[in-house]
Amino acid sequence: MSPTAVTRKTAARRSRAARGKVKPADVLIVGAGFAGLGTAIRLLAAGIDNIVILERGSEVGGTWRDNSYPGAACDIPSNLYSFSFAQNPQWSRGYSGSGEILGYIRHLVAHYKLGRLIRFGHTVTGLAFDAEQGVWNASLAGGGVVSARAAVMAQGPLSNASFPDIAGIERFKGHKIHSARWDHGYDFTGKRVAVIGTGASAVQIIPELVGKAARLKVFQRTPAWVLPRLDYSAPDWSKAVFRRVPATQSLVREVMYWAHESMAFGMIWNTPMTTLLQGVSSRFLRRQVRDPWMRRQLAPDFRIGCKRVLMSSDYYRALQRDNCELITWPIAGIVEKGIRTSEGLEHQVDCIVFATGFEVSKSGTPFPITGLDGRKLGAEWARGAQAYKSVNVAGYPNLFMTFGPNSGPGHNSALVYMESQIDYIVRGIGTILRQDLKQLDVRAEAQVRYNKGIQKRLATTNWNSGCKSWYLTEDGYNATMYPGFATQFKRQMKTFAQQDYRAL
Ligand code: N01
Repeated sequence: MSPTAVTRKTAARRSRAARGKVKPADVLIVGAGFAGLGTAIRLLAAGIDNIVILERGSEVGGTWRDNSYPGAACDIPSNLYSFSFAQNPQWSRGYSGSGEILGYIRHLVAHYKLGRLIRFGHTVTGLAFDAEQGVWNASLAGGGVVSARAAVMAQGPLSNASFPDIAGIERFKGHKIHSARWDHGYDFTGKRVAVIGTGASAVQIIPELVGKAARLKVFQRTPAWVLPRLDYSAPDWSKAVFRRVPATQSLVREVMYWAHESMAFGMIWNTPMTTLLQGVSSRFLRRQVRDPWMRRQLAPDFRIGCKRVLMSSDYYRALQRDNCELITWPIAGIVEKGIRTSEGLEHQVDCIVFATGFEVSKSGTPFPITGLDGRKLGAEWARGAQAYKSVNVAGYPNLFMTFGPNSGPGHNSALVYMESQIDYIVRGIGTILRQDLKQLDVRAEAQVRYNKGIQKRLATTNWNSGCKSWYLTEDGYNATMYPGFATQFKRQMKTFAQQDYRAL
């Protein structure tokens, strides 16, 4: 079919939908990244196939489509950073790069025949619940509405690149690149380059750029705890064994899962293991960096685990290359030719790489969401988000979230958490369809009870021990992380307690 015919067909469907003549789908999913596609796979397995996936991009993959900067890789081993129900015996490395992860996601789409469910170029601008019909209406940029009996938010927490609020940023005449929107056409060879930020993305980019740029200046605001990443190239024999005897790969995954679970003792809570992990990281810094002054600049002054622990074996080495300079003076502003630091120096560069993270919706919502009686989720979450078991919010029936409030891990694979949320969501949606419900709404008291428990447990974690991170709102409220083991999270998601819901 020609692109014009597709556009005509889409326009006709949108206008029929706008006139309310299209029967609602059973489920609409916002986003075709890991979470949205995983939800679709599990819904299909449960016999629910009237699904629409609305994707604003022109490709699947979410964060792994967007983060294609040089060196982009996962800092969780691939055998664990993949779905347990779709293991990949072909992973080429211990920690695969973004291209290979994107290849895995594309394989999922082809294998489970998800392409027919996805509408690309469909940006959701709002979700509103029609209580009379028991239907969510998703309005789209450019007009049109898609309706479904249940809606799943799978737009990802790290989908909107964040340029920092630095004075003069618009005045810079050189090239600007954000880590999550890489410009593959820009040639760094022989250029003077600045990298702002020293988080998880920066420590992967810097070792790559230092080999190409003439000079690299790294602007660090807060040094982080770094642990070595023990990467390896997977030998052919292990791939063959995984292919022929899948149970061996499940076993390896299980071992990795428990190894990561054990890290929670030191990363989530302040225990003797916290001191041990800090010792390992400090020793790594001492062994890798010879200059005591530089070591002091790179030493964190907060508890390990409070901010995301960085996994890199080549970051410290890259900082010590002759063409690299670590700058720890605060940035005063950006000027036409570069970056001015607070001691008055102007660092002239050709290109600034912003490895400055994402706009995370710790408060508010990515677009307006209107629930029962016109209530707005953005307003209710203005001072920090909260939900029941991270997936449902009272007053917003039939709405489910992946990566919802307080479901973030600091020590284990995000996909483990995501998988258990997905299975919970499938059970919720199955209940709506099987019992032909117009509304399945979590009870406010169940949500309050759940959140009181979460916030009480968070108070004693390392995340809430005084550092600044994207996990916390400006006033220190943690709506991001789950204060416990992945095993506890999985256990709570196993039970779908219908008595905690109002069914209509
Ligand atoms: O972003 P970040 P990221 N002036 O927010 C600095 C995931 N991830 O893209 O620490 C100067 O962590 C900021 O400084 P500070 C992972 O969950 C996963 O690196 O706030 N500096 C910090 O150094 C991760 O947590 C993988 O003081 C400014 C950096 O920019 C999340 O993505 C790989 C500044 C931002 O760090 C985000 O990581 C990569 C300013 N105005 C990422 N504003 C995996 O491997 C910000 N900074 C799975």
